[in-house]
Amino acid sequence: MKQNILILAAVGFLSVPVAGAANVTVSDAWARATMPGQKVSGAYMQIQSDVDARLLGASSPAVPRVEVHEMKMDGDVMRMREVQAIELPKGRTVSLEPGGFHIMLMNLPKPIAAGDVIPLTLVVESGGKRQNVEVQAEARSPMGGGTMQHHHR
Ligand SMILES: [Cu+2]
Repeated sequence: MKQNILILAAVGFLSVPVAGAANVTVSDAWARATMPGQKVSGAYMQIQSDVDARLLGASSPAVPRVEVHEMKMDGDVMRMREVQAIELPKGRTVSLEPGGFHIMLMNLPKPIAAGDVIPLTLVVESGGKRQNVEVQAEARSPMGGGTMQHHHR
């Protein structure tokens, strides 16, 4: 008699095993709480894949428009642009963080309050295969003021 017991445990991270696909681990996912009237925010996380992979995009049922962005210094001006993909080299933890890569949350229908949970679906490609990675990003109020804030205006 053969018995397969599959135990799925979520201990502060999400792992999505799919046959032939990358094992992608996302940790410390959070989104920035917004002020009333603010239509954009960012989501940040640590992503690690067990094979070379790429983050191609993201979506959320709670956010009308979601883009993958990068912030970079251009001379002495901080600029932000949409990127086609973020490389996830095998075994390396890639940080999406304020001032660097981030998930841009746009056209927000209502403010994001600290403690809100924003569900995100990441699209990850590896070896020609695409998979969805579900992430729950908990909203936090930014610490120490808005020095890393950016605006789409
Ligand atoms: Cu952005």
